[in-house]
Amino acid sequence: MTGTGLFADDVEPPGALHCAILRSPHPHARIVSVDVSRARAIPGVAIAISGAEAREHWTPLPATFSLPGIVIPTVYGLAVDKVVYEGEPVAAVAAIDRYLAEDALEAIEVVYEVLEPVALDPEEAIDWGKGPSPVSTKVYENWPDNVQLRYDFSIGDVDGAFARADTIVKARVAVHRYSAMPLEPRAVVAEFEPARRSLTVRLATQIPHQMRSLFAQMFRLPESSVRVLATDVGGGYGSKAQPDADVVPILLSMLAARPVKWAETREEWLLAAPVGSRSYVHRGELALRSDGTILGMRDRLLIDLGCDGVARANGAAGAIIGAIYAPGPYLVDAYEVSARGLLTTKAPYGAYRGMGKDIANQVIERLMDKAAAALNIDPVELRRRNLPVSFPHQICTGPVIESGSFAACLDLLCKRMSLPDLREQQQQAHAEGRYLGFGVVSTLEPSGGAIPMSIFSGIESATVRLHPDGTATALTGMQSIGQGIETTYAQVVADCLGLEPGDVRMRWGDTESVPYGQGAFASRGATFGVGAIHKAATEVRQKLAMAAGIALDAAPQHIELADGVAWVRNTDKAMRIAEVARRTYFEPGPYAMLPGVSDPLLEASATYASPDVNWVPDEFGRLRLYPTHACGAIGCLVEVDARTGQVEVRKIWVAHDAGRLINPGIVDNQLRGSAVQALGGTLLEQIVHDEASRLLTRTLGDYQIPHIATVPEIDVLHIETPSPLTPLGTKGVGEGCHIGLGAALLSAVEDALRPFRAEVLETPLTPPRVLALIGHAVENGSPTANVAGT
Ligand code: SMO
Repeated sequence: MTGTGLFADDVEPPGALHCAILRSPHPHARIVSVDVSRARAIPGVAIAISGAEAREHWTPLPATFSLPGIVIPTVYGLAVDKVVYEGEPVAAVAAIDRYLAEDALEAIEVVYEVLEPVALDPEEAIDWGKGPSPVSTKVYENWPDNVQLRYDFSIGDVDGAFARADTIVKARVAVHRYSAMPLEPRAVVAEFEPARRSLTVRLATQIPHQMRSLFAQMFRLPESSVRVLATDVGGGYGSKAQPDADVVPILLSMLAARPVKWAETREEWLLAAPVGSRSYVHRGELALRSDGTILGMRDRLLIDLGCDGVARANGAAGAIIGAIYAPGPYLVDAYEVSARGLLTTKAPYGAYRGMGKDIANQVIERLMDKAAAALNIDPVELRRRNLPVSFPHQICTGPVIESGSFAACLDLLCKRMSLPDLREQQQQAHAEGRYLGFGVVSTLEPSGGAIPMSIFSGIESATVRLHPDGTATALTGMQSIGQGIETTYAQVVADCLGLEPGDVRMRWGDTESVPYGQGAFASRGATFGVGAIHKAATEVRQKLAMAAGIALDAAPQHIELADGVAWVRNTDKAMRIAEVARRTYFEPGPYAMLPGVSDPLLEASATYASPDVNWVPDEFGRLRLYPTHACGAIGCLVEVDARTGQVEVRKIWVAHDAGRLINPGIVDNQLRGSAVQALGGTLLEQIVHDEASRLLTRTLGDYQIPHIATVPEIDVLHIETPSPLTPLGTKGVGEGCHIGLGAALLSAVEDALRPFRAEVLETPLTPPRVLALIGHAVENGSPTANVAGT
């Protein structure tokens, strides 16, 4: 906002070359030949290279996960034999300026043998009884089929539950493909120094240390020779947590022995960034007793992973998370799920804020609404009857909800929304030919993922230093991606040391200076990140209290630290913390101020691991991969224009419990921001391909993101039930409303369209779809609705 940020694209080392990437115009084609010789001969072009030539210089793109049931393709940063999505990189150029690099791409001659796209609707491509149908066209020819992910889980007597049930409801719930849209697309500045064989990569990433490991592995360099820098990132949301085309400028820098810079265009992002997400279909079933008690659940989940959700992108694991959490927060003992991730010739499938928890929420919340209608029980009441009230509560798939206030959030939300008033407004509006509707859902927000067999294994470290002048520096392995850790962590350190947040400088995003960490994903800032910061700061506090005790002639346990002052409790003996620090370093110095202390500096490093993560399967094969679970309830009011099909969101309400809040302003706006992304994803944003897998939404003119005029007031309320598992009682909150608002919007639109008896189970809720829902309902002989103007 002030123009003082430092993004990768702001940096241009002297003598830097500029990289441009030639991308496939075909979604699926064999590469017959690539001739870069004409491009190479252009004056000012330093490097022009094909995928086949590049292959000897690097390894395939490494997997982000290698969980059981996941198949990892062998693919490179530049395609070698064939391309499997439109926009896949096939060759690259480094030239003295960007214009020349882009122009030189036109001199590269590629001969393709075009293949049939794999564009089948996944539901047609799979027969659940027999497994995948035989396919004539495969994305990876040496694979038996186009299935990248298989996950099956079952617990309890599911068949018995369905046999005993008074009511069974079923729903097919389908969500389309949409994408994270950070302000800054991918950007890389790579500097290889051949004399020292050292590589420095500045890039927009959420995970600097994992990138260092992966770059070292791919380019066969010692990890000690690789430095990764990430300052301002321009937004992450899950989309910047794996290497893909980012490795191309690195290779060019190594070959040219010069710095190489690459900053992709928005069109490249839309075409080929590894961020297509969602794009799934549930077939869910819920068995209930007539009093609303859930007896059992079944779900079949299909995800279209594009060409890859494991190596070129990291989204596939979201299918497993979606399957594990599909029963939501509700009390379900018998549950059976199968998830399959199928490949098509589209761009890679990435993580996007929510990462499967949204997939879970969509199916259970739509089933709850259906069940409420079938049983003639108020939908809020049906939810309340099935929510856990005592904690810790282990859900049937293994995770333990350590604390929560689901029912209280629901009650708080409904009170604030004033549902009877909304019902009245709805009736008045209906009399005027307007269609208002509202929806209410519960949400469960697991946070702080610690996933075995992955680069997201879940530890975090921090160093806290109190300097001789009484200011502090705190270094974190977490990455700032706009979520505000530089503010919240400074608050935590300041509170521990008795300083003001402004006295604490946060450092992150440099693998040569910050301690090892895993960065920003899975809403882990207030779990792992804060855990490490608090642990290190607490150790410094103990030493500071000891030194202050010596200076003030008191026992350390009687020392209070606040407002920059150390004092002896219940006395007027006090000293500025800066003075205690100066004495500890210099006069008289550490031997006098911290006698007998093994680390006599006002500095400490700590690594934090969650006490609740469990990677040893229990007797049912269950794991616990998320240390904290926030909870909440989300509601919204919509108006549907029955003439145009336009859905207008009038208001959004959130009652949320993320444990203890460090900075309520930041938490409120995490919830608001994630709500806006859910609104965009449900109503506006869609990645559209034609039948031949060609992308139609290539600009932000076609791919519509929400803007200020489409965003309503978002009313945020909190309950604070501390987590017993984190040192400050905090829980993750980053994914927030992206988990639940989608289901609430579907519910609200269905409520608005009640006169048409439309079932709203599929996104995006664009005007054509809404009109089709209305038209379909009318054709099916529903009572004639009062459509204004028709
Ligand atoms: S969607 Mo994320 O970076 O876990």
